[in-house]
Parts: sequence; structure tokens; C-alpha cells
Amino acid sequence: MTEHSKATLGIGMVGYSFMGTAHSHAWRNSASFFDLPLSPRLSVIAGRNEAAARAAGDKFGWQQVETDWRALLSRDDVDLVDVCTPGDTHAEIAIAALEAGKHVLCEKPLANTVPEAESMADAAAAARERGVRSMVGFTYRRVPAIVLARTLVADGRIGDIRHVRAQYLQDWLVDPAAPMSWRLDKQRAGSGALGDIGAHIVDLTQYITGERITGVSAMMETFVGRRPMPGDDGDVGTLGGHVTGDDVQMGDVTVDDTAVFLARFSRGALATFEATRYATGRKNAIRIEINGTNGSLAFDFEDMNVLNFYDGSEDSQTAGFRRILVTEPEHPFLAAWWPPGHLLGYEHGFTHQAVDLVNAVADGRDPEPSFADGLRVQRVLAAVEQSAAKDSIWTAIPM
Ligand code: SOE
Repeated sequence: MTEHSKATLGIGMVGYSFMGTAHSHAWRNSASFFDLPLSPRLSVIAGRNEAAARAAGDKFGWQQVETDWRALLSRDDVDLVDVCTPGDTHAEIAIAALEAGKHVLCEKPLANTVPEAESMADAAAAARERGVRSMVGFTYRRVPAIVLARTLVADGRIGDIRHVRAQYLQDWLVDPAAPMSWRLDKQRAGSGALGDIGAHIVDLTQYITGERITGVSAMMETFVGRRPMPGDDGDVGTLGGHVTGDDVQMGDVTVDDTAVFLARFSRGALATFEATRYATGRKNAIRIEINGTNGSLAFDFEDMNVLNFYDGSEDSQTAGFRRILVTEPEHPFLAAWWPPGHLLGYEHGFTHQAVDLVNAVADGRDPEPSFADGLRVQRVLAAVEQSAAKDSIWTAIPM
């Protein structure tokens, strides 16, 4: 069967900024590298600013443009709605799409609040009964080294987990003249570093360990409370920047710049978490170390093709952290790409996410992470905020 004779999966995407770009790239390229049962078609891109949405649509190869996301829901050429907007619109768009019978991929964090996330998980459960699928976009789950880490834990290669150490470190706000953006506005983003990047390490550590976080003790801080308003491009696709001048308007930062917390996992492991936009020199460092009774794993996204593995069962004279280059065809997703040693990048996680979602839709399976998984992360984020607001009081996570 040629690519053209395959059944298609019509995609309608809402949003066209940073995540819109990453998702467009994934929808465009997934069928070129992976043998998919359905061929994703970039049917419609939606955005309120028609000129910007049209420009993005032309650049990324979308067939049509809508200025109201509601228009996607009645279109026959849209089977799946991909929500790439800020968090304040996730619940409304995703629930309406599910009710209209469209499969949904929703960017992380699932929502801005626990009640919104609960409504979304309920809508997803009801839609599942009608064969409608949903997934939340924790894309780093699809980094091959992360999948390998989970497999090694599940296979018992590091024994029982005692410690989890997780950091998500960025530095794009260190400069006090870096402009305001929707990511710094609680109304739109829900929270700051906590929800934007802390959500990833909460999800990743629960994914790798197969365990849940049961309670937290947290501190949060906003280091710079007012920032210059940006120019015309209020929705900065890129992070950071530098705005100065005598007539620059200032805006209030209403979210956290950094969140740190202690946590406990369901089988007793103790954990530390740190999510910050003030780690000078760290651009997108997702560092996860897991210590078990018989070994350890260490990962850093700034060296994303590598997983470090210490195997405690090895001869102590020669044992040591082994640097595994996760690019062999036997490694997850790698057979579809390049020969060993030809590295993957940030965008590949999004392509793998699209591939897994298309396969699940075609097979009539529920993809992961589900909206219920997204809700679980949301509950941890809420507990972190509650604890930080009460002098770091220990706060249990409802299961
Ligand atoms: C900004 O902090 C951001 O783009 C996050 O929103 C993404 O989820 C992360 O992948 C990279 O950083």
C-alpha cells in the first residue's frame, strides 16, 4: 500500500507558537519515518490572529486555517484535535472536542487547576466509552533513554528504589529585562516554573519508577516581580529576550520563578525536586537520578541520547557508571531513524508521541499518558502550591 492509498487521520491543531511548531513538525514527519496504519493529514490550523495563523499554516504545511477553534469540531476532515494553547483554554477546548467525537492530544500541564483537570479526565473517560481517545503531551516520556530507564527499573535491574533526584533547570528569566509573557501570568499559565517544567519531572519520575508521589513539602519563590511588557509579539515563541527603553511598560509576574520540594514515593523512596528558570547556564537540563538497592540510573536532557547506568551486581573492582549511547536499533524508536551514533534531538520526542498516538487510535487502544495521568500530575502541583503557601507543611496527595 502506498502512503497515499492509506486511510488518513485528519488533524486540527489549535495554536501555532512554540508547541504548535513542534507538533506540526511531528505530524508532518511521523509517517515519513515510521510505518503508520493511518497517515496524519495536516487538515486545519486554528489561531485567533488570522495573519499569524495563516503564516504558520503556510510554513508548516497545513491545508486550511480557521480563526475560531470551535470551527474544527464540526469539520469532517478533522478526526483529532491537537491543543497547543496556553493552559487556561485546555479544559474548554479539549472537553468540547471529546464531546464532538474528536480524539484529543492536549499539551501539558493538562490544565491550570485540579477541578479543570478532573472535568477533563471525566470527559475522557466518557469519550473512551465511545471509542474516542485522549492523551496529554508529556513528550519527554518518548525520549528513548527515558523509555530505557523505565524498562531497566521494571526489569528489576536497579532493585528497590530508595532515592529519586529530579531537576528541571532553565535560565531564560535570569535577566530582569527578559519580557513578560503568558507563561508569567497565573491566569493563563496556572503556575510558573512549577507547572511549565516541574510538571515534566513529576510525570517523568512517576513514569520511570512506576510509582506515585504520595506527599510533598515545598518552597516557591518569585525573584523578579515586575518585567517589561513585550513588543508586538506578546506570545513569545522563543523564551527570554531583553527589553529596555525609557517608555517600556511594566507588568506583574504572578507566578513562581522556582519551586523546590521534597517528596515521598508510594513504595517509600525519598525524593527531591527542583524546577527553576534561574539556573544560570542551564538551558534545558532535565536531570534525573534514581538510586536503587542494586544500581542507579542518571539522565540529563542536555545529553539526551545517553543513559548512565550503575549495575551493583557487577564485580566491585570494575563496576562503575556505564554511559549507554541510546542509539542502537534495539533501543525504543531508534530502528526508524539513523544508524547507531547518529543522534536524536528535542523534536524526536514529539514525533514519537504522534506515532504512539496514531497507533493507539488505529488499534482502538487508550494511549498514555492519559488525562487521568495528567490529573495525577495536577494533584501533585496543587499540593506543592498548598505546601509552599503554608510554610512547607507536609501535604498529602489524594490518590
Ligand atoms: C518552556 O519552559 C518550555 O518550552 C516548556 O513549556 C516545555 O514544556 C519544555 O519542553 C521546554 O521548555
